[in-house]
Amino acid sequence: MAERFTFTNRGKGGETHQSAGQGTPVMTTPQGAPIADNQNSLKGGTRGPTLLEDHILREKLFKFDHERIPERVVHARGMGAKGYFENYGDLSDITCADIFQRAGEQTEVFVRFSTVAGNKGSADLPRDVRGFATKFYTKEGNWDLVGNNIPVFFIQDAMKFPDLVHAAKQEPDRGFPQAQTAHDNFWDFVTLTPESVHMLMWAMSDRAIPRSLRFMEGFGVHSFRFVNSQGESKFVKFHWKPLQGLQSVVWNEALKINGADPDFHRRDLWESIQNGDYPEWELGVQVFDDDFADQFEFDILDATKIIPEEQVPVRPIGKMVLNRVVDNFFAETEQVAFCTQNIVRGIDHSNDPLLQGRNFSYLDTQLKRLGSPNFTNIPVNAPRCPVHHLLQDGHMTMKNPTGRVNYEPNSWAPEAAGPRECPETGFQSHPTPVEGVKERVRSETFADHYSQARQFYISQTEIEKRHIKSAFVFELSKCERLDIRERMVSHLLNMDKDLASDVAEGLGLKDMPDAAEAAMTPRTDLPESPALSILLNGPKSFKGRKVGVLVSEGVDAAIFKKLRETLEGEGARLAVVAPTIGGVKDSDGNPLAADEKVDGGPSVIFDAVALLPSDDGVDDLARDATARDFVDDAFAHCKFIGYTPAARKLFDSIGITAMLDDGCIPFNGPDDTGKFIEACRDVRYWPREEKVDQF
Ligand code: HDE
Repeated sequence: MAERFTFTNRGKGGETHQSAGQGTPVMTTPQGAPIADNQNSLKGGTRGPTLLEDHILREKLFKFDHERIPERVVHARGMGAKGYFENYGDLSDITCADIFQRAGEQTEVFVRFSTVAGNKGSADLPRDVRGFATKFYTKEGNWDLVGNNIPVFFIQDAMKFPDLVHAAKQEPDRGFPQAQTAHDNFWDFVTLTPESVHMLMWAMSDRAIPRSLRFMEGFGVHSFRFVNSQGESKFVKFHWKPLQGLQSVVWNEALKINGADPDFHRRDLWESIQNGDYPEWELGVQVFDDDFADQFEFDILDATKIIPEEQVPVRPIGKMVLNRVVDNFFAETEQVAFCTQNIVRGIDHSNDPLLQGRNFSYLDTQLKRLGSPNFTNIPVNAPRCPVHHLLQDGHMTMKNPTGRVNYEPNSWAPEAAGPRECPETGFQSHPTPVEGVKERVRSETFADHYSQARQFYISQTEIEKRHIKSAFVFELSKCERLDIRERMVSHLLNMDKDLASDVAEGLGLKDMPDAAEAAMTPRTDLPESPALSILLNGPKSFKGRKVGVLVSEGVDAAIFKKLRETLEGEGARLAVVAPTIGGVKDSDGNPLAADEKVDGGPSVIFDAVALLPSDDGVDDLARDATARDFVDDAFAHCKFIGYTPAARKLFDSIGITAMLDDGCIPFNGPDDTGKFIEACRDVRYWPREEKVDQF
């Protein structure tokens, strides 16, 4: 600031004026008129009333008063980033979509990640589904893949969406709780809607508390169609696989992160891109034909079902790299308008009733939010390919169409006639046969609600199963009504008896309810699907992760230096957490800058911690409650802990010295930092969990 502005011209009232100078433009009104005084309104007399004549004040307030637009009715809280998609190979045998024709070709993308239930200002780590919406600016128009980080959904028919969302969001009379499903209305609705139970298993799993937006998968959810230039079509399901690996936080961490850094996910994405550590995902497809669809155990049009990867493998077809942050949050992240109807030649919709409803809802919502059918002219929404049509006018028309013709057919000379359709290169709907009676109905092939929910559960590791049980117990314990808690247990009985009885015990239920009546007898023959577990698909790398290093005055310079080098070699980052933000002096007397003061940098915001107090500095840390929490939480959250001998006093102060395990790695010298980083590649030391978490 000091370099850009000259703080001169003190006003009569002592206010600061910053005059335009070298390199700074002259401030103007929105009409372009230069402004002489941006500090004072126009008054009749020095202490007199402000004059209505002050067009500069009026326009400034007018613009300010209208800064807000309606937030998204769901997915209000989000974070956007830009980058490119690189196509691996020629897919012309299965789709004529232009984006998939040439190996190595890059297409610009905009991605917006989001939570679902919370309002725009809510925290980043509620237990919730995450949105994963991608706009591909292809040469043949925008393609929006508006997916989630969970491959199934709560409901099967768009008719139920408003009910689901009403039940999940804050209760209407009291306006709370926000950004969480741990309340009666949500559990009342979903337990009366058995088609939700598969999604509930995912939502109660660690998928719903990702460590970072960079470490989660994405799914198109519905079956779509690929269509090739011969008009042949196959079904396709889209998957995003993070090349950073999958990783989640633990629930107790999530609760604390929301307080310590409500922008945890936003900040992580922003910082990793700014640091050049670009997040990458592979786009994969499960392609299958009508014969497979006919013989598959479930209806491929039912969005509460997956097709296990072991049954139809995911074929990687390209890679997405997010390498640019947005220029402006409002202009891009807030105004980006995803529409499931935005598909391109070579891709087509399926009859999934959820998708069919979405195709109406997204376009409709843009009009409410952005206020004009011309929202496609907003830069983030504008196609990057030529656009020619005869649609016109409306609020905020941004272009000046020329010429006399705005209709077609017309008989004007070709150069004045305007655009014409092109059957060879234009979008063609795949000619799927349609027959039947017009009726409001749910297909019987959608009736099996429990079998895949069970399959999901049995595919989890024991640790993940524990987390699912605790999540059910946590959420249902927030329900005031006993009958709602019992109803959920009655559904769990149709999936897994142990799960049901453990949750019942966790809730302190006196009597076990009967199993819920099932529309179809649940199957127990579906095999485990290892692809559904996060831990079985863990990163085995510490790249892109962050270590919090707790230091005191006199921190061992050699150990610190080696730790930093080793972490940098691994592609991980380090943050110095010190008693004050002024930093400390190391054992060589050199200053070490702090990134966080200890109470602003709790261990929950790091993937692992290193405790490097000196012999002289450790006593002060051991007397400080937040420094003790730093260690206690890191231990309770099964983090890897590297420590110097002096740090044992910190362990003593919280009574865990006798419990130290292989996840705690002593630094007797600089070279021990290597063992620490090696251990960190497992991300957490899970064997500790049962010892520290009793409920
Ligand atoms: Fe959405 N959804 N949705 N949804 N959805 C919206 O569109 C809707 C569904 C998803 O970052 C809204 O622009 C209906 C499934 C994402 O801007 C709205 C139904 C999936 C985003 C809407 C669904 C999603 C939205 C709100 C049931 C995963 C955020 C604002 C038929 C495949 C996009 C907006 C962004 C946003 C409607 C179900 C994902 C109201 C009616 C299933 C990622 O139009």
